[in-house]
Amino acid sequence: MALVRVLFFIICFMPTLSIAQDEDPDFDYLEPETGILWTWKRFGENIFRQAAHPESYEQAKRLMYNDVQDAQSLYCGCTLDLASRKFDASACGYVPRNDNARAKRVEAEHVVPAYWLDKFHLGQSCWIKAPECGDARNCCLAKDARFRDAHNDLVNLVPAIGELNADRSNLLYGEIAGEARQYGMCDFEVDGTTSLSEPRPDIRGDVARIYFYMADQYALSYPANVKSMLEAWNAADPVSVVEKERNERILALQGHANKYVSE
Ligand SMILES: [Ca+2]
Ligand SMILES: [Ca+2]
Repeated sequence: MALVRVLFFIICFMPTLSIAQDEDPDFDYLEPETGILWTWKRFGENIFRQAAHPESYEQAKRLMYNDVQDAQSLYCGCTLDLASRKFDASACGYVPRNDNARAKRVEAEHVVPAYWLDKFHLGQSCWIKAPECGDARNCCLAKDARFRDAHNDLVNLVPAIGELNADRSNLLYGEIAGEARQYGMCDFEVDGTTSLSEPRPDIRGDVARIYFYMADQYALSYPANVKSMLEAWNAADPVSVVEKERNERILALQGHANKYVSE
């Protein structure tokens, strides 16, 4: 198994080049032209240079399913079969709001939504449709290295039931009055009137710490009310063992991870 993982790793990241044995394998290098953080990995006798970020969204999703391996869906805590990207809805009391295909499958969810990776950024916006690149997200991915790294960062990417990924869309997190159960026993609410989505208390600290990391890493700035809510969520739901283990797997894959979880 270990050999398979090493081979997978080498194939994914092979890119790259080997370096002399006497170079420091812990050396990290931020390439100014691209903003890519390079790191060095040793496999047996060889040392390889590895991009610290997945190079595409497809690769990021593959890594999330195969190597980060969160076995629970973010919003409902349903046990997932990551190989088939399916789950047993009845085992966790999930009842689809609309009985559609996405309610049956697992998808990759951005905790800080892709749209907000641009809108919370204080610099120039890339969120503009254009004939040569397609919709706004694809144009950002094609034209903006900061956005691409943020979009494909494994810290921000979690498995979720497809229907919730769709219903949440670009809604920010917040606290919604009352406890409507729109998805059976799953404790996740969306509210079109306030444009908010409310995660269950058990994961509020997890998502807050992901927001903190994304702000540091990708120059995002949140409104004061969002910031104070995230700080309260962080305090009320401290770092768990499961969260730390996930963070360590991400660290091994992309060379850095979330200091708000590891420290
Ligand atoms: Ca509520
Ligand atoms: Ca938690």
